[in-house]
Amino acid sequence: MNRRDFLKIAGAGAGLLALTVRAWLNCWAVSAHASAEPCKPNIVFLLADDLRPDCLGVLGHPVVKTPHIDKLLEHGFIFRNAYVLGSNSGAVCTPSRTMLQTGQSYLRGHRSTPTLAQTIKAAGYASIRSGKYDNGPKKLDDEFDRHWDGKNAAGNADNIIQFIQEHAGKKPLFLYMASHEPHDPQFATEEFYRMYKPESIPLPVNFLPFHPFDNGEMTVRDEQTLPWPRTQGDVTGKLARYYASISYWDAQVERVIAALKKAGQFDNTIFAVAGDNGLSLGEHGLLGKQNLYEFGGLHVPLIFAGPGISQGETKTCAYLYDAYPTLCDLAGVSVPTGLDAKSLAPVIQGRQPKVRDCLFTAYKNCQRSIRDDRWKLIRYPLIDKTQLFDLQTDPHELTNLADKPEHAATVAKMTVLLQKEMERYGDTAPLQIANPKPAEWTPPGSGAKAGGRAGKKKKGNPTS
Ligand SMILES: [Ca+2]
Repeated sequence: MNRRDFLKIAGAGAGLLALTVRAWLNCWAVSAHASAEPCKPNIVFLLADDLRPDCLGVLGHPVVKTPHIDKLLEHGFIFRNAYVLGSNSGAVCTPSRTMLQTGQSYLRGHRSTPTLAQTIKAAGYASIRSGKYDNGPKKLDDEFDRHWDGKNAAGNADNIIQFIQEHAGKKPLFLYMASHEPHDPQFATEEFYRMYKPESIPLPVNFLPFHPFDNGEMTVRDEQTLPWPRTQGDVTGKLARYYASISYWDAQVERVIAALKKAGQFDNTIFAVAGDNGLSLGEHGLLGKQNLYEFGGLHVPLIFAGPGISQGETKTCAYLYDAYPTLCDLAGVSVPTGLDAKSLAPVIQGRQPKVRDCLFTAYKNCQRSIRDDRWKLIRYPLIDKTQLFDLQTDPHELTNLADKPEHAATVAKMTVLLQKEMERYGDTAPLQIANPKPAEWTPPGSGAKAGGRAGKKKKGNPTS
């Protein structure tokens, strides 16, 4: 922990102590009528759909407005480098949400460890999942006491609020709000669309009209949501709608917070706020979540707040599915053995600086990456291409160092690390293949000359 973090934590200490005492007094008031055991804190998981890793005001985003979530998380603990482990499908949502519920790598066969919903329920909680139905296994949704698709954040908030009114004070609550926003079509109501003018929204610094090579998934449905070449007007128009949808979601989250306060439950509630996957919006010429760049498919926000959590942040590497054992630890619920996921509670509580030294991500059989505190290597086996970025000096991944002789040893070291991590998580995909394809590609409808393999237009299957 650096001095700034320490001072922030120390400054928050008095407020945190008061909050914790108040929460426990509330808690004991309820449990005096129910049982001799101290009651557990409520758990609220606010999972947004396709939320980029920086797109909250509390994370320092310069444009998007999320005043209610900012207030909720102002004393929270931020994981700046949290990622989804990977995906075997263009619908990155599905493996992401499955891993979050199971705490297991999607690259393995089935393991029969309890899921998050099962574990929390077994600890005596009343649970509801309100959110999108079609982006995770229904079997996992059914493990909640109740599951409803509210169709949009307002409907999802309505469901959660009703559940709070019915169950608050009787059992601890596990409220899993898996909102549809800000996934396209970036739903919001008019007042939120009016908040953002495309002409005043800056382009990403690593914006490109085309991705410079075929990453193995150039024309998936998400990449077709704007034509090629990408233009400033198209991208900023999409960003404006995206930010509006986030602000709309934020306003609905505030209604849930107000309901918890009204029920006397807010002070005894642990909150987790996250995205199920990231999203490119013009970076490197990409628009989807089917890539491994930092502003790509797998980098997500992950923040915890509530009683027992001190204000702070870390750049140490985390996986989104670590939220499962972390929430259990923070709530005093036993963590099942045999999970791939690791509890981040020791980092949040300042007992350990990190739970892993490096972080591996994967997309289908065409992309693999490994990163540590400084270096990031991305490997594209199907076209025999490697990228190496120095994330400390080049966080936007503008300069590929992989082919520079002075970085050959780093490429070799990171490749060995990648192989080791692939083995750890059950990944058997090759990093080298016979007869790789040419790296060139032709964006559909762009009029550009075909280099190697032409981009083949695919049908628009929904992706999540
Ligand atoms: Ca998603």
